[in-house]
Amino acid sequence: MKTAQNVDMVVVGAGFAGLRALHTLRERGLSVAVLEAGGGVGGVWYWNRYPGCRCDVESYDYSYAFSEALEQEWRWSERYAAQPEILRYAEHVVERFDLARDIHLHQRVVSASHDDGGWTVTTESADTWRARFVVMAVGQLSAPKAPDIPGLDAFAGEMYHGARFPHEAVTFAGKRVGIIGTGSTGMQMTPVVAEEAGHVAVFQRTPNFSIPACNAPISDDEDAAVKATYRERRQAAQNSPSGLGFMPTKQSALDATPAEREATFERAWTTFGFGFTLAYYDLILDQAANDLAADFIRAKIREKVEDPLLAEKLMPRGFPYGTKRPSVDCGYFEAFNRDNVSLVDIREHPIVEAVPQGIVTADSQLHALDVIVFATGFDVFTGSLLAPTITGRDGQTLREKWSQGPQTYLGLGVHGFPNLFILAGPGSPSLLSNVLLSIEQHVDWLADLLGYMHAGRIASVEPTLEAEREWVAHVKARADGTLYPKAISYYNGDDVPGKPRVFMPYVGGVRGYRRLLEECVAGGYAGWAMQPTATAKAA
Ligand code: NA7
Repeated sequence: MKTAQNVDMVVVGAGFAGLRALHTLRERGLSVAVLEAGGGVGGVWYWNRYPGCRCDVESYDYSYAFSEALEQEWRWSERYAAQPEILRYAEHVVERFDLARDIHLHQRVVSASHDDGGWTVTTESADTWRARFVVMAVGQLSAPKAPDIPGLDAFAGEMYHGARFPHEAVTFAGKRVGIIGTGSTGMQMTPVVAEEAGHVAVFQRTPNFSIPACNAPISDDEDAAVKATYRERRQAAQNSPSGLGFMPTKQSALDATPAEREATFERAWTTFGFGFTLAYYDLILDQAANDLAADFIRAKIREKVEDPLLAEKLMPRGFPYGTKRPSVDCGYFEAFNRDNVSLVDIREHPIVEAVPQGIVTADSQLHALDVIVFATGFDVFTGSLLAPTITGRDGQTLREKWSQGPQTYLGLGVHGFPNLFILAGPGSPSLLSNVLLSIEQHVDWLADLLGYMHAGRIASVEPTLEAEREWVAHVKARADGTLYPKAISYYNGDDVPGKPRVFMPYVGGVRGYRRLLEECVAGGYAGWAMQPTATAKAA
């Protein structure tokens, strides 16, 4: 048995959340060890190296706000940065703030157990750390899923998962490529792979909504203009529901005239990206309002795709726009106008099996392939949190505790798991927001809590059961007031068979959520039970 290393805090994951936690909490005087499964930092941007991978939040917003010098000196090249640039940014942050000395790579955490003295965290290589605090900064999109297709072992060609793409260059030149899945990964990859491949077959189960990124290089003038008013931009983001900086109009889509609506949707289509959902305040609240947006988008697909029958097959129907994570694409629908791109509708003819030459569908068609790429998504929100065995105060595991869905208070803590915190996970705005902003919001809140604990000689903190129950009910009630529960989507836990059907992120928006965090602090950390240190008890 290796000797345990002692630190104040273990942070699991060296993605954007883990890096920010390390920087901030180390500055507050804690000794921190970041344990990262990968061979580098960057989290989702380290793993997701597929062609076309790009952020769908604008670069200036999907970046840290904690350092004005960093903000001013870093130069983004595009409106929506591609994965290599975002990874370079993460690596730059590590270097600039001297983070590497506390980051341990190739250390996949397999367990974390609580006892009276704190937490013991063990990794795959049997290294152990003892820590008072554990912070789960494991991301929401970190546990990839591959479809269970019979016969895959027999497939003679190459196979890749978008979230585990090789670090070495993969060449598609002249090859017949099958892309399975039409979420953001499949939609981003298709037009880029089509540029090089001999043929691309897109295997679509559910057509998805997508808004054009209208991506473009950033000129020096544009860069200077953003940097001149960066604080205001950050403030606007913090005060907006999504963390993207703009507010929905107070008008209902149903009250606008058709001409007004067309103009509003058109402006949102060309400038809002992911924020198209906020073109009117009620698009996610009212089915009739949502239908208007969905019709607008379907008409756009009809315009973009030359073959009308194909356009019909690519049109999402049967669920409200925005309730299943829409994509922000760069030429996805247009790619179907190419001679070398075809659609395989696997809702109509499901995949039966893989054979050495390719994939066979239920209409007995063999789709001959040299490469299969899985763009089949993740066990979202909970997959990465439940992968290690986390055992709390009374021997209960987090998996047991969450058997009916995630139970948290404010998304930050779990009753029965003292001094364990989750960053940007279920029960918080998370993937419904600009997640970078949500990460920073959480880390700053946590840093203040730890300062409060230090000043008050408090050894340990955890949510009360009552506060947790109320929060879980509140998260559900807020979601039930929207159209989100109507869709089969990963927001509802529909991504993995057997997963409890619970709407996981908090729909209250980053601004509303921040107010709740502030109220909690103003109430003396209301809802958190605090245990004094032994010396405080004795005094
Ligand atoms: P998503 O958005 O979860 O999309 C996964 C896609 O893969 C989606 O089209 C799924 O169809 C499809 N899928 C999943 N399992 C299967 C099987 N077994 N057979 C066929 N097709 C399947 O993941 P992404 O990686 O694209 O995007 C993740 C996030 O990254 C995205 O939301 C942004 O936040 C950025 P389905 O819709 O389930 O019918």
